[in-house]
Amino acid sequence: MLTEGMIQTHPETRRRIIHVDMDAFYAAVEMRENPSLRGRPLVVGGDPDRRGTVATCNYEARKFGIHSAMASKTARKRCPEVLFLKPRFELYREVSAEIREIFLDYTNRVEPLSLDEAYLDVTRCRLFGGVATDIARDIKRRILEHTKLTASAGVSYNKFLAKIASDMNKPDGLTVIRPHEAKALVSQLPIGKFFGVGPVTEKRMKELGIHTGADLQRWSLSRLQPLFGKHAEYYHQAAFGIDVREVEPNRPRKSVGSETTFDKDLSDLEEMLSQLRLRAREVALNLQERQLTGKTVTVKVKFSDFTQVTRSYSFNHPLTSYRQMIEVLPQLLHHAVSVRSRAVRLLGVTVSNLVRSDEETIAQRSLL
Ligand code: DCP
Ligand code: MG
Repeated sequence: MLTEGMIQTHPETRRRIIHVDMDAFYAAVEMRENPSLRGRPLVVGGDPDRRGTVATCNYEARKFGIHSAMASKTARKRCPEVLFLKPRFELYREVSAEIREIFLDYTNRVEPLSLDEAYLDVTRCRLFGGVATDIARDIKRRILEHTKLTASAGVSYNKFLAKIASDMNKPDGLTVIRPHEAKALVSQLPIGKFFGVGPVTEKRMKELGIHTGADLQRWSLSRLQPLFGKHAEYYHQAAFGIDVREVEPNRPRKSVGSETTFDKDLSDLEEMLSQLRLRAREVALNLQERQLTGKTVTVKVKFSDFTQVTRSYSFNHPLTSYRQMIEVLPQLLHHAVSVRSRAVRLLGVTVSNLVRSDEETIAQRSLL
C-alpha cells in the first residue's frame, strides 16, 4: 500500500514536467486571422446540413453546451446562430511548428501529443534558477508574443498531474500541483479523467463502484490485476499521484491512417471498395511524404448502429506498392462486413508496423 509519506519521498517527485495546451486552438487561430469573429459563438469543423462533427469551438459557443466531437446538428440546435468554419489545417500546423520551436528553447525533451499540446521535461533546464513555474510562465509569454494566442500550462512532477493541471484553469491558466497536494487532488478526480481510462474502462470502473480517485485508492493492486491486467499497476499508482512514464521526445509514429464518414450509409460492396481505395491512396501519399512504409494493413468499418469492426492483414515484408495495399482490401472488407449485416457509416484504412522506407522498399520505387 502506498502511503502519503512514500509519495512525497518517491524518487519520481524530483522531476519537473510541464504540459502546455493551447486554448480553443483551431477556433483561436481563426479568431486571430479574422478579429471580426471575436465575441461570436463559433465552431470549427462540421457542417449543420450534413453529418460532420465539431472539431472545436470558442468559449462563447461552449456557453451553449457545444463541445468537440459533438454532431454539428446538435451544435446548431443548442445555438442556432453559431457560425461554422471550415478547418484550415495548414494554418494550424504552422502555428504548431512555431510553438514547438519555442518549447525547444527550454529543453530537448519535448513530447508533442497533438498539434496544440506537448509535455516538456524541464528537470535539467537551468533557466529561471530551474523553477519550473517560472519556466512555464515564460513559455506562455513567448507563445502569446509570437503567435498572439493563449496557452494553458500545468506544472507538476509527472505527466499525469501536469496534464490535469493544465486543464484546471483554462483559458490562459498556469497551475502547479506539488507533491504534497497530489493525493488530495487525485482523490477528488473523476475516474474518467485518469490517463488511460477511456469511455469503456470508465464504464467498467463505475460498475465496480470506482467513480473517483478516492474509490480507486481503496482497491489493492492484487484486486485490480485480474480485472485490468497490465494496466492495473498504472491505475493503482495513478490513484496515489504516481506516474513514472518518461517524456518521450519525437515518439515514433505507430500507424498512418485515413477514414471517412459518409453522408449516406453505404450498403453496396463495390461502392465500399472504391471508397476504401480512395482512403488507401491518401494513406500511401501520407506514408510517402513521411518516408515510411509498413507491413500491416487494417480496414475499419463502422456500422449504422455505431458498432465497429477492424480486420488486418500483415505481409512478411514492408509494402512496396500501392497495388499491394489495395489487393488485400476486398478480402479484409469482406471479413469485416460479414460480421454484421448492416449499412456502413464509416470506412477507414490504416497501415501499421511502420518502418522507414529505404532503398529496398519505396524510396526509389514510389509507393504510388
Ligand atoms: N480536435 C478535433 N477533434 C476533437 C478534439 C480536438 O479535431 N474531438 C482539434 C481541435 C482543437 C485541437 O484539436 O482545437 C486541440 O484539442 P483540445 O482538446 O486541446 O481542444 P481546444 O484546444 O480546442 O480547447 P481547450 O481550450 O479546451 O484546450
Ligand atoms: Mg487545447
